[in-house]
Parts: sequence; C-alpha cells; structure tokens
Amino acid sequence: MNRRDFLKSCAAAANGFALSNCAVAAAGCVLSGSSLQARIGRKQPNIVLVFIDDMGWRDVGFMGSRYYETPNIDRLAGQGMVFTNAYANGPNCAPSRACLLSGQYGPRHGVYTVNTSSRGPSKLRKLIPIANTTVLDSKIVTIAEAIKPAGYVSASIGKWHLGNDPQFGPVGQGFDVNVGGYSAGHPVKGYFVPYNNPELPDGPPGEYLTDRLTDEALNFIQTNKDKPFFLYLPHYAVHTPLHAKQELINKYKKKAGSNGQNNPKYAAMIESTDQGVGRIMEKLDELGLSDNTIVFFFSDNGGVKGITSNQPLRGGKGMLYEGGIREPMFVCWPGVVKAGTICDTPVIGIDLYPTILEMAGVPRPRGKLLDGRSIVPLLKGRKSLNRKAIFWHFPAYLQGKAEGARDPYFRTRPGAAVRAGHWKLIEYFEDGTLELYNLKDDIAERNNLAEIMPEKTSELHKLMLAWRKAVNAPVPTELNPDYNP
Ligand SMILES: [Ca+2]
Repeated sequence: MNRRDFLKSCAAAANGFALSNCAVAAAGCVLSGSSLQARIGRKQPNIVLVFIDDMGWRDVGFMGSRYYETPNIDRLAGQGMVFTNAYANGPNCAPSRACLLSGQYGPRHGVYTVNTSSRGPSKLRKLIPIANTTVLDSKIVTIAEAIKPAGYVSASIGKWHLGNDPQFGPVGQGFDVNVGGYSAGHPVKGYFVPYNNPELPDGPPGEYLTDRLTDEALNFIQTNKDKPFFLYLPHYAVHTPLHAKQELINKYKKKAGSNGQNNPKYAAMIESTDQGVGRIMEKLDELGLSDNTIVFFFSDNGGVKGITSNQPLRGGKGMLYEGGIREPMFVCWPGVVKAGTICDTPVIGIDLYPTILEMAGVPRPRGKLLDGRSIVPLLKGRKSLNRKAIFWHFPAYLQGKAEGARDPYFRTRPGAAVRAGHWKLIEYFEDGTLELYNLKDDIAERNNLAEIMPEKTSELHKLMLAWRKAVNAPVPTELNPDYNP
C-alpha cells in the first residue's frame, strides 16, 4: 500500500470503518490516532466530561440559583447548549454511573441502586426486591474501551463507585489513568487530607479533595496535550460529607439564602467545584486546546433534600420524581454548537456513550448494544431525536424520610418510570399504583392524572411494559415474610 492509498484508507476509517491500532500497524506505518488525524487533516476533538455528584437541577447559576455562585460554569454554559430536560439514569449514584459508562439501561447490567436493594425497615417492605449488583461486569465494553482504538488516551479522575481495580475499577474498565476511583461512593474520611483513598496518595496537610482532583486533571491534560484525550472527571463533590474551605463557608454565611437554598457549606463545595472548572478552561486556553475540546457538564442524580432545594421540582435524590433525576447539563462544542442555545428535548445519561463515539468519529464496538441515542443532531440544531420514550427501572427499596417522597419511610419503593413527550408515568410494584403527570403544566408533579386520564395512563403503561419485556427487566413479586406494617 502506498502512502496515498494508506491515507485514503485512514480517511475511510475515520469516516466510520473500524480504526484500530492493529489496522493502522497492519497498514505499514505505526501511527497514533492523533498523528493519523493530523495527516488526514482532521484532528479528533478532546472530550472532557465534568460529572458532579448529587448536584441538583437548580444548584448552578445558569439554572437559576441566586445563592450558589458558579461564574465559570455559567460562562461555559453560555458558550454551549443547555439541556433543560436532561436526566440521570437513576435517582442515586451507582446506577447512574453504570448506565453512563456502559451506555445501557439498568436491567442490562443489574446495577439498580447503591449497596443492597433491601434498605429500610424489613417489616415495612412488602416485597423481596431484586438483588442488586454493585460492580460493573468487566465484560461490558465501556465508553473508555470503545474510544481507545481510535487513539484516545483516557483518564477517570475522581469517584468511580463500581468496583475496584485492577479488574473492576477505571483501569480494569479501559481507562489509561485512574486517580482516586474505587468502590467507595463518597470520601470516606472527608474532603481534607488524609483521604484514606487507596487510589489517591495524600497530598500536603490541608489539601482539599476537589482542588486536588482539579490539579490531577490539569496534569493529565498537560501530559496528553498532543493526543486526543477523554477526561472523565467525576468529582466526589458535592456529595456528603459537607466539608468545605472555611473562607468560602464564611462568605456564604454572610449571604442570604434564596428559594430554599441556604447551606453555606454546600455552597462553598459548589464554588470550589466551579473554581476547578475555571482552572480547566484556563489550562485548555493556555495550551491552545479550547477550540478542539468538547466539554460536557452533568450530574449523576438530584440534589439531596435537606441540603439543597430542587424547587420547583418535587423531591430529591433517591426518588423517581423530577427532583431525583432531572439534572443540570450543557455541552460546549466550539465551532459546532451555537453559543447560548437551549434544548428542551429530553436526554438521558445513556445518550452520552453514542454521542461521544459520534463526536470522536469512532464506530460502535462490534456487537455492542447501546440503549441511548446520540444527541449530536440536537447539538447541530435539530429539535427532536424521534424517540418515543425514556425509562427508569428501580426494583429496590431506598430508605429515608424526605420532603416530596410518597411515604414517610422510603424515598423510593420498588417502581419504574417512563417519560414520553411531556407525559410521565410512575408505577409502584407493591400495589400496582400508577401516577400520571403532565410535566408541561405541572413540573412539580402535584396533580396525579392517572384516574381522570385512563387512556393516556394506559398508553404510557403499555410503553413501559413493552420496554420492560425488551430489556428483560425483572419486577419483584415475592412477598416478604417479615412484612408487618
Ligand atoms: Ca450521586
């Protein structure tokens, strides 16, 4: 193969055929993905996914908070497209992450909740819930594994929550670099050194975890500035424990709360996260990479009731109501996404996998089943993905008393939800109760229309049942012998 033919084949590869290191080597010249792209005159974009933990829908300035200050995040949001109907795949941490990284709905991998699915007092649980899986099966081809053959170097910097390396942590699942990621779902010793994190050597006394993860992200960017990179930055912030830098806490103590948001420690944690985003943008600018770097900003589940307020949404973390699953989200894609645009089309965590593949010009791994849709058409100005519905499946009990929940003992009992257009249906498996909401007129999910709109209720329920069958979603039916309310 001469050079011209080789470049032609590379261009074909970049246009959608399998592009792997083996294929490139077999073509006679060993090239990394980036030098390959440089030769064919098109540079693969870098991808940064800033993934915040437990950040609610209104916990940032660009979504309307008047208490939390997020100038860097807001500026970046203004340069991209804001998604007002963006959803996490689950109402809590681990399932949301398992779906994001696998590109698959919960029933495909079995990560439905955090830890056991039998949380809360046994005598109040009518059903034996479906057993939960706490690690992501290493056979699953993650997004990091999928883009690797195209020459991407990748890092997971922060919380993982789906098992431990070498097999089930970030490296086991295809990331080249793991900083701080293992089975834990929060900083076990807190946000200040010592962290007691097996994947993160302690820094100097007083070091703050959010700052440290930002430093690590800057290092990764600097080291890999000449390669296309995928930086997955799942901050431990703003999950509990609420530990923040004192000077920031003091600042918010002097500030009046707004719309139910008034916790100075939480606000300080958000501001540190925002400062980190600002430093990453500065670094990209300094290295001349901003124009070729796509930035996603997203969170894994809704804000925690009692710490923040998700008003006007109902409920918070742990619930299938909007407060538990609707997230702040934007995508910046210089030269492609028009700055200052807003998209109201529902999107969900599993969409990021096919989106990133399309942005990177990487084909789907052979045989890989992806449940989401690429949102690239939306980013390019289309209004719809022509998708009928999106789904949640939560066959587990999650204890806790929280405002907005349906009962005083559980944030969620085993159930499921579907959103189709502006309609949303929730089903509770214990007694088959259905709740129908019209999110266009009732974003707060106050008026259950199931009884007065039986046809719409039945239409959505049928969608849910068909989906359940298609993904083989297990529904708990076995009665709990300890049940004695
Ligand atoms: Ca979370």
